[in-house]
Amino acid sequence: MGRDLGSAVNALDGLLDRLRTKIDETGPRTTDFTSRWHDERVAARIGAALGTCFTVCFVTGLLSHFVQHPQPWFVWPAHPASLYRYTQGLHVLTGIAAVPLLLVKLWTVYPRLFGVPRLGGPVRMLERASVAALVASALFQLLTGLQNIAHWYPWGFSFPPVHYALAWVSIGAIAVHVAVQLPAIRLGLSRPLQPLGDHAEGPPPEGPSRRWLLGAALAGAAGAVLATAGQTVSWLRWVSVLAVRTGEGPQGVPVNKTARGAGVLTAATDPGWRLTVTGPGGTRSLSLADLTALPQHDVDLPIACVEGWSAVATWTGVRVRDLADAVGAGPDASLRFTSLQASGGYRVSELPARHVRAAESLVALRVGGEPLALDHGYPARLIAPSRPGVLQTKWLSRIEVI
Ligand SMILES: Nc1nc2c(c(=O)[nH]1)N[C@H]1C(S)=C(S)[C@@H](COP(=O)(O)O)O[C@H]1N2
Ligand SMILES: [Mo]
Repeated sequence: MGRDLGSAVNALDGLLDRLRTKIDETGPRTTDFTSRWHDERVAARIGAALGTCFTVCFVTGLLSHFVQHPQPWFVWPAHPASLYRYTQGLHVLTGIAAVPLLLVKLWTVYPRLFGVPRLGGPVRMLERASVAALVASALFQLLTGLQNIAHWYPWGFSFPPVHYALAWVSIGAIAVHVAVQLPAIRLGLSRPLQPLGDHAEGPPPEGPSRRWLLGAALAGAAGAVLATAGQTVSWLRWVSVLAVRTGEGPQGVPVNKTARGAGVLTAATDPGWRLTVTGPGGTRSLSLADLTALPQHDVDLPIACVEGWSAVATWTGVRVRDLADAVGAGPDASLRFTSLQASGGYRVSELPARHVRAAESLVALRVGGEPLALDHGYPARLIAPSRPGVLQTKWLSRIEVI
């Protein structure tokens, strides 16, 4: 048995050896790629921009994750009210900026694929595996992220958990990559892109320079950002030809899930609709007329979708804390909001105590001075400051103290 295994390993080894020799003889080598663009000076500079984008994207993504999956140690403030709008806008825009940067970076370094046919020792193999993990996870994150903001879900898996798990893979692989390449990165960054003696290195250069390539990569990143930023920065709307949501929708606010799509048309328009509010002090059942008779408040708050679009509107309704107090909720009570919607990932949300107490948190009945459109959550929806759109539950049916 042991001998069988031994000879199998030997045979495999021989086969690999022949393959390597063949590749050595016929395949291209790093030195066959003579473009000035395949250069560590360009790679290091684009890598620095890319690393910055990925780091900001990772941190803002983590924030969004923990806002949606609260942990005892994670404190997410209710103010400034636009905080989530900014962090998530940054998340999506740094991800978009990373797309052209990653493509150019891969272009500058791909000849290295052909440079080291030997597998080398365990450290070398680990390093190569980390580069493979980095390239695969980074491409996957950017591609699925773009598909997500375009509302295109061609895969069978649920996007958020996979995107979250692979975020750790890519940031870990970046850390390993930077650590291993640190000497090369420092050298690349310290050498000027176009030293005066450049022409002395060989024949006079042809075609666009390295500085040109770097400028084009950065311009590509800036262009991609401008083409999409209008979905959250309203004065950029006119240039944002690629933005998926630019403020169109009933009452000037985009809609992700319509009342029809959520299957709530009948329940939401039923004159017998009641909002039940339950707490230690009992249960109240409120009709739309009851809610309208309570003190009304106006707030300017954004809907800030995790997909990166956002839109500010003036919402009118009853303060959440007034309803909580009416059923005897304590100052530390958080609330659970449940929609009329029978199924779907966003039918229930929780509002932490800090947000319950915030004066801007409303059970909104109106937007822009009109009753909520059906698609915006008629008869009543939750709207609270510094929250992802997924937690701004529409077509409310129940509020409970937890
Ligand atoms: N019941 C329910 N509420 C919901 C949703 C939903 O699918 N069902 N979608 C959420 C998402 S993802 C967003 S971005 C906001 C959008 O609100 P709007 O359609 O009024 O702009 O509603 C949120 N509230
Ligand atoms: Mo959303």
